[in-house]
Amino acid sequence: MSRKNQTLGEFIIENQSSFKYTSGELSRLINSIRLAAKVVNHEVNKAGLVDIIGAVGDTNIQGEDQQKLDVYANEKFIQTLKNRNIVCGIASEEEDSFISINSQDENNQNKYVVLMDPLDGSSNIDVNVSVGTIFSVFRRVSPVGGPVTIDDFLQKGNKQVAAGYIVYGTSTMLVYTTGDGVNGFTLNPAIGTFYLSHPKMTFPKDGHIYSVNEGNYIHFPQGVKNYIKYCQMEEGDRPYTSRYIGSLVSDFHRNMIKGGIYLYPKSSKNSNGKLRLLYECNPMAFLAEQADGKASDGFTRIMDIEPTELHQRVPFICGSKNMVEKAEEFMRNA
Ligand code: AHM
Ligand code: MG
Repeated sequence: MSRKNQTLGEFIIENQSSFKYTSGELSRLINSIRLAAKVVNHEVNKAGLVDIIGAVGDTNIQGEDQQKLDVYANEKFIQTLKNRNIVCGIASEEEDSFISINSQDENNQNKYVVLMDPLDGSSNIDVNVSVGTIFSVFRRVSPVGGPVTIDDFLQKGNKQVAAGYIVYGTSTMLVYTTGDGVNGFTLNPAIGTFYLSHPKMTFPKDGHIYSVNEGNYIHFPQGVKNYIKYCQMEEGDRPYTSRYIGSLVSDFHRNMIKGGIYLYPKSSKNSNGKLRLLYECNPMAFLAEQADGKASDGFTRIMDIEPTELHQRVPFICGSKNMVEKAEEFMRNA
């Protein structure tokens, strides 16, 4: 049961029983992410004050070194999840390898691992444009109680038990799924509480927005070039509108609300594109499918791709179902 204006805390408690593993562990995990999100949000909102309170590399008034926001976000999310002893392992865009938590403690019965991009949209951080946090949750496959292994993280996206993002935009929202639809919560900054503002979010089947970095056009595969030309063609409900923020979370969020497609294809410069399978594409693909949308690499469903390494990159096409299918048709026929 969900109702508008319900707080995220209430929503988590009331919906716990609808989740197939009901130990409460996943609820506590979402709660920790909610907490870390508020801390990071506070810092992101201060970013514009950097010239006044000190630039990165300076020492602030408490004698602490000022940090880059992405490093700060990484530390806050890891610290929160570690302190509350909720997960057994974490992988992050900011860390070369995965982190095993309490692997020495035989009483550690935690079953979940989290993969995350703590602050995505790095080129937008310093220029007051929306950025986001992305997270993906799996049940471990190695035995509970022992240290986590790489296999706990290299799972196909279709094994995810939860995924979501936080968008630090004109307002801050936390959007997540546990496999039963997608719900969006908006932070009331005055009292620090997230409220259910967007219950059961869905992509419109069709849309009029395409989001791609067209500066790379010359390097794109022919199928993608043909699809972009199709978007620009004067015919029927086209040309579509071009909107590209350069923050995956924000571009995805807008497209889910308005209807649209996001593309980060491979190019002659990056043979696998740019985005990371495990903590960027998989969680967004899970959300997309839970919201009636679609996500593929142009040929294969993102969530069916077998991961081979932690920081693996894949081409990514995601958004309104009919639009993604049209783009795939162009790729197949090129
Ligand atoms: P990042 O993890 O370094 O921030 O890169 C990911 C971001 C996405 O949020 C965004 O969609 C894309 O990179 C933009 O890349 P580009 O500037 O090449 O268009
Ligand atoms: Mg990123």
